Amino acid sequence: MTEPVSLPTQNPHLLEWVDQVKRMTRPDDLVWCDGSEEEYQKMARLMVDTGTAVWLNPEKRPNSLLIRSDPADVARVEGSTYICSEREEDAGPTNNWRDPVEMKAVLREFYDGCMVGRTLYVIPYSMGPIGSPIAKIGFILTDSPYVVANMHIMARVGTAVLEVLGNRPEFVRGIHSVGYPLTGAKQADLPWPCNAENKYITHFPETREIWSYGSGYGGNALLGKKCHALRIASVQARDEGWMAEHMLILKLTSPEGAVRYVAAAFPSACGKTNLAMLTPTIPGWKVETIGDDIAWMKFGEDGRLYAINPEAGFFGVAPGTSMESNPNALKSVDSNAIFTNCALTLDGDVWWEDMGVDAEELTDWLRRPWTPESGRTAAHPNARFTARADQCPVIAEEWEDPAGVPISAIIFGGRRASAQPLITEALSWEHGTFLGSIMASEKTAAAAGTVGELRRDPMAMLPFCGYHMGDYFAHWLKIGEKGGEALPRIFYVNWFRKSDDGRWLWPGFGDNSRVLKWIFQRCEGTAEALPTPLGLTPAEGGLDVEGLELPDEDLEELLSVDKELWLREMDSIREHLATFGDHLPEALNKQANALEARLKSL
Ligand code: SAT
Ligand code: MN
Repeated sequence: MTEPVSLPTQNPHLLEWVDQVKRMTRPDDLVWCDGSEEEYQKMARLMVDTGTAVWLNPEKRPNSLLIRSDPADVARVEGSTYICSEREEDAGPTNNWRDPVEMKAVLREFYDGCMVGRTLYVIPYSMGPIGSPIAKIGFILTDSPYVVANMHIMARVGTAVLEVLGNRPEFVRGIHSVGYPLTGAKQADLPWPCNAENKYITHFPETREIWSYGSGYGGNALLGKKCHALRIASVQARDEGWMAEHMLILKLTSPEGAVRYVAAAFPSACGKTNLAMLTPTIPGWKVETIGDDIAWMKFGEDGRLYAINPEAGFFGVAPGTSMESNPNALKSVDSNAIFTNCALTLDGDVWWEDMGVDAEELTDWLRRPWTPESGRTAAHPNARFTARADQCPVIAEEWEDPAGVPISAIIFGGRRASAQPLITEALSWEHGTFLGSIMASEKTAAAAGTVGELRRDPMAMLPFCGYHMGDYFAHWLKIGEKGGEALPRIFYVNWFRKSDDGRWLWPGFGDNSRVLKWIFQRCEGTAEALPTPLGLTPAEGGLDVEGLELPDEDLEELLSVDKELWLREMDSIREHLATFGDHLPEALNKQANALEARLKSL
């Protein structure tokens, strides 16, 4: 007989649910996570003992781990991600839908005994500062120590959350299993257990549940992030009149000391972390970070939209992160960090492509010897770092303010080699909603699939909207009606435009501060703008390019709108809008007509 363990909560709703999941998954042990440092170290030791993780050289990177996943489990799996709303229509054309009862029946078979030989960890977490009126509480019931360790960094985790919850039933219920029970021939664990053939990332929006199976990676497994803070929260936001968006939040300070807060939506792996932590190249300007991935925005008493970052850490793309592209991200991972699918140097540090450091001999992410002659990348293109937000040297002092920060501008953007100008400003909230709804970006390695293919990714929410995207556009328009004059201005940027001969036209990175400056000045009413069919663009001399070696022709091309190309694009825009059927707000069709008319009169 084991000693009865004293429970850290008496919440009957929680206890009953945990008991149900335990009976279904049949773990050998059950642990209530307290969020302590001791617990973190225990997870680290466990992962090192099972070969999941190695400690990095403490002289190079104290208290930091490298983890290499199974090659069959390296990114989000959008094809296996489901929105199981009661009505198919509510999931809309951009989500995979399964009937909730049927989906649960399928998953119950997989979950049946799936934690045999493992420990079930109950992770209480808060998205947003614990106890803040805007924070939301959730639980992940997982068999993955990797998830426990990462959640410690990415969210506020532990006993304090249970205290705030008390006996209330309002919490998001997340179940997660790697789908590899230690039974039969599988007695010995693998360094990265997963179930490559059977992955399910499923959401039940009405009951605020998340059932995830088979993957241990990133957004598939750290359920507080995309599953809760975007897919489930977007539904809550629709129901309650706020916004849950795939946006970074930054604080911009002018040389005069004036402050504006900006939110920006870009698809995964398109530079949100870099923009959020940018080091301006223009004198006197300062960027500080509030968040790098998710913004929850609510109306304040003054009628403005206030944003909070519901997360507590960064789960950023490692390749491409260098002292040049993002020194602040690099400094954030100096210590106490988790690296996933990076390469390992001979002296026990991490390495990745475009880190700005040469490498001769490495162990690649697949644990094979690697040299520059190997003809393959040493880090996986979706290799990640996990770091606490408060380790970022430019974290803004108000980043945890429960009241949030008032947003002056919203930026949309993506990766696009052609067509999209460097910067345009929307003519109105409705026009901005239209621009967001037709956002197009080349696919990246953040999700399994073809890299580089152009796809429409409205508001960067295509993989993250928990309901019908046509209704989501309508929600944006409703926010617009409510917010009126106090709303943020909307902009559209593209750092990735190329010349006909394939050169990048814009230097990007720190020089993106020049575009932020123009946005700031538009908010202050101190910058001139010129109309184009797509929206407003900087007037001549309006964009600060001082000190940049940017030929006039390049600047002109960066800001230009190619009439013929956009007229051809109208077909694809209309086809895209038509996919939302009768859920598409008529205002967006009107915006498409107006765009076409402006193009024709150019
Ligand atoms: O794996 S995550 O979903 O957290 C990363 C991303 O796609 O942005
Ligand atoms: Mn993201």
